[in-house]
Amino acid sequence: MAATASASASSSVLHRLHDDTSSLLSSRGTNHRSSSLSLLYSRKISSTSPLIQFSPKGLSNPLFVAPAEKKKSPFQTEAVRQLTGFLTKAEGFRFAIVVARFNEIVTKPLLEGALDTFKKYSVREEDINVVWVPGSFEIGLVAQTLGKSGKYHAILCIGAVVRGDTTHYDAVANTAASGVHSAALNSGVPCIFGVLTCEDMDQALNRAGGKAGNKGSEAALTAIEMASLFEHHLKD
Ligand code: INI
Repeated sequence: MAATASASASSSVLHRLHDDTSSLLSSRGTNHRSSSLSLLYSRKISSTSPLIQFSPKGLSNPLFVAPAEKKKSPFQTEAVRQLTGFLTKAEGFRFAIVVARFNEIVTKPLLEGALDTFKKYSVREEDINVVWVPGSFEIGLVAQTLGKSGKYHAILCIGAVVRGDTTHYDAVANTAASGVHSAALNSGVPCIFGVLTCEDMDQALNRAGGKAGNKGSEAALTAIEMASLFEHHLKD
């Protein structure tokens, strides 16, 4: 009985928190990313979320506000600024794509996915440069050089490292990841990691437009969001 009452109270609290969050976000002007932010909150506010924990005395999390107290949700404050990039208004952003030729059967569809997505989000073709390199090992240096050139809002890095039976895999995969990361840190320009690291070719092809979607396309969205975040919020 007590458990049922508590469950129903918690359910109304969860709805209220979600409603408060959504109305706060929409009162600040809705765009694509704020919608996904509200979705993010709605996902966090679930009965299994660590955000809200139940105890015999009620909800133990200090962020929790019981409905009876009629206090504002902790999310309802104008003092907290939330900065996020968004996917609208990508026109005018310039991108470089560094693509590894190694495992081209995988990297080509990844590149196509990325180009397709840029087009869908109104990035102009003349604002995109594609730079080919021999393998994923070489991506980092080229990404860093392009980043430092000051010509691009973000650099998208595409490669496919497939384990197969070579021990080369670990060296190439690790170098690619740390190279792209260093390129971003050293240039101050977002460098996006669109390098697949897969157990076998099947897995790689599935992620390059097969059953698991197209990771090149996802990486392009990340590039737009990061370009927007820097352009609108993090510029000197
Ligand atoms: N390059 C890749 O992009 N993917 C791989 O799976 C791969 N393997 O497995 O060897 C690979 N090797 C080449 C490497 O990137 C360099 O081009 C080469 O070592 C020369 O520096």
